[in-house]
Amino acid sequence: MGHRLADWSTRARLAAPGEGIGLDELGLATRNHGLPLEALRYDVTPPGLHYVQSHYDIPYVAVDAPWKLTIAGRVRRRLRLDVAALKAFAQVTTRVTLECAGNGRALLTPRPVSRPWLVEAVATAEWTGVPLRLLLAAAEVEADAVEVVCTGADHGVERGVEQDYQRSLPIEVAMGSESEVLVAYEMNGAPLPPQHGFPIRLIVPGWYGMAHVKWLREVTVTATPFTGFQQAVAYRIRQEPGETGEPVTRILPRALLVPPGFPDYMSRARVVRPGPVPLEGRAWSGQARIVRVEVSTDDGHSWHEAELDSDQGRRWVWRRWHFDWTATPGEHVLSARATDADGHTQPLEQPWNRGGFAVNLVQRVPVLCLEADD
Ligand SMILES: Nc1nc2c(c(=O)[nH]1)N[C@H]1C(S)=C(S)[C@@H](COP(=O)(O)O)O[C@H]1N2
Ligand SMILES: [Mo]
Repeated sequence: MGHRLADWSTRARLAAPGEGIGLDELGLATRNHGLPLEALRYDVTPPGLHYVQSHYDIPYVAVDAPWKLTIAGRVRRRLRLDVAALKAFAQVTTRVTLECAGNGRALLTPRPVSRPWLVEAVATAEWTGVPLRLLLAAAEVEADAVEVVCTGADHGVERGVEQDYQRSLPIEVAMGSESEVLVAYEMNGAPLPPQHGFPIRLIVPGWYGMAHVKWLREVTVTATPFTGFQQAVAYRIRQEPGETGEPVTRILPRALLVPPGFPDYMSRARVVRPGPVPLEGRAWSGQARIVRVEVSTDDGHSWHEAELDSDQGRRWVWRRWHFDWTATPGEHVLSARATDADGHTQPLEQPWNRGGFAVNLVQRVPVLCLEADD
């Protein structure tokens, strides 16, 4: 753990001006697929359409393999729980919109070289499991606890550092001060698929994806802040490589459009016919409720209120919005902009950071409206 492998590059790289996406980035993009944007129509993303992001290999875990979650560290009672033991605790199901912290990275200039997401690293699932606070209560956390370090079963090397995938949460977040953190064993009513963390994973509603540790095997309660790679090196907002930077935590507001009309195969540019074109999409924020979505059909020159569907009291889920547009022949650029109850909204010009994290630039969707036929 934590060995430095001298032969690998130890720095995140920025693409040179005009440098295209490389085969390394293509390899990451095929392993880690996005949500096809037309699937924004579903309240709950159907299995297989949910985006995937894994740093290393998907661990092979046989369906009947013995799997134990260890709760250890600053606790009075160390616990070793298999999935049956987890199911004996109170069971909670929560619908959660998950977004990768790197979503939007490929749109930055210069481009941070990593998984090159455009806007599609987002999806919604229904997660069932046991609240982490119940496990921590059963383990009797010591008074000096400050964080929980969550360790996955996947192992790899990143910028020269060999490691298990590990992330920590402040103890109060783990205890549910912001949202009910789950140790989940079901996704959409079925056991977790291998790529989503079989047999168990963490779900931290409102937080960017990196906190939702998959293939969870240990929760270690610590009396000092965790300084592992994924906490102190990666997932920090930095301008310069040497900076301490700000940690990436909760999801910033974002709205996306269901792509209207039909696509051009290569460019994905949208084609519509003149007349009424119903626009719809989703908006979410991990900071506060979505209270407003505005739509522009003239590349951000003017904005109009979209109508929001009820959020049905669900706090951690994307909210559907819709807007009636009348398309006229020619080229248009469509956008939607979300605002949450804390007044956070989306920028029209994206502030840049080295890792390409927490990008929430307003989406631009070029549309070609055909001439009326015959
Ligand atoms: N063990 C482990 N957990 C992990 C990761 C990982 O590489 N290993 N990737 C994280 C990241 S960066 C994201 S965005 C989410 C993606 O979850 P999903 O693949 O279920 O959509 O998982 C998180 N949990
Ligand atoms: Mo991510």
